[in-house]
Amino acid sequence: MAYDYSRYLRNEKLPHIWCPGCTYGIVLKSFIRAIDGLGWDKNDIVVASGIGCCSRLPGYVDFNTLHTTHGRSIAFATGVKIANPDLKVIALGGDGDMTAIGGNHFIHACRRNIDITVLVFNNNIYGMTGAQYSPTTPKGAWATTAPYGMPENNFDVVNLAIGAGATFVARTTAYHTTHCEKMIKEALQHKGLSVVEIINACPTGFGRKNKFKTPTSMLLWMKDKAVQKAKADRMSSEELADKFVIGVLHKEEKPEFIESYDSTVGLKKGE
Ligand SMILES: Cc1ncc(C[n+]2csc(CCOP(=O)(O)OP(=O)(O)O)c2C)c(N)n1
Ligand code: SF4
Repeated sequence: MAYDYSRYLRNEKLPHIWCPGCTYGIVLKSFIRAIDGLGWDKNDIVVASGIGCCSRLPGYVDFNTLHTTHGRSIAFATGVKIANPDLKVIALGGDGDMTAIGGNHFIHACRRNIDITVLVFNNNIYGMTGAQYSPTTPKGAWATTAPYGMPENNFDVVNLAIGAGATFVARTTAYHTTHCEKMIKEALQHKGLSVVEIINACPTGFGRKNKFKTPTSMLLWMKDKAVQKAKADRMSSEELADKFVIGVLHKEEKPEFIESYDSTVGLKKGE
């Protein structure tokens, strides 16, 4: 029997705004299946987003949702989590949202290790506002603000998160739908700050100007370039040169922010 997504959707808000060929709808389905697999009560889940094409996602799901300001989803999510640590709190946004205007919130949430899951929808461009380059746009790629090619070095979201102190960091793609579901599910179960970078395709803003003739070719690029971690561990750096690794890339146990805060300032429950 076909999977019934409608149980988790605000069906009255559909159809969605995303362009034909955009991969955000695919990831929305992986996201729903991940949460469904955990069997959590919808009322215990909070999803906060910033501004951007992917940040429209919370509007379509039947959880407690916040569509906040550009780059500030983690700040709002932090407030919600501190006010009610029993809630399962997810912050999501694009590469622009999370690594440019919201970059400071991102690194400091990682550093604090607050128990929030951050989903970075990385399509290498500012989709919503017309294809300006973001900190993850590959060097040399075309963007409206880089008509001769992106002149700057780009961030690796996974390395950025690990370097800043996140205790669970994974990468997946929109193409690898069941893998994406698994990564989100594992991240949601982790105690501490978990980050999942989800490689996405923006055929409208990025693909057609960067030699991807069709949306399908962008999905095939993900299929071709992504290497599962277990396989990557057996490959040489030369073999991995033009690939990227998907899977859980970092996991450690560290004191969680709210618990550390409460024990430090003597606000332990019941005291
Ligand atoms: C303070 C502020 N600055 C700029 C904007 C304009 N703006 C809206 S969305 C966006 C970028 C969206 O790109 P990204 O976060 O990568 O998400 P995508 O649209 O690609 O999903 C920008 C610059 C804004 N809404 N608010
Ligand atoms: S502009 Fe790009 S990111 Fe935005 S909906 Fe269209 S394809 Fe998706």
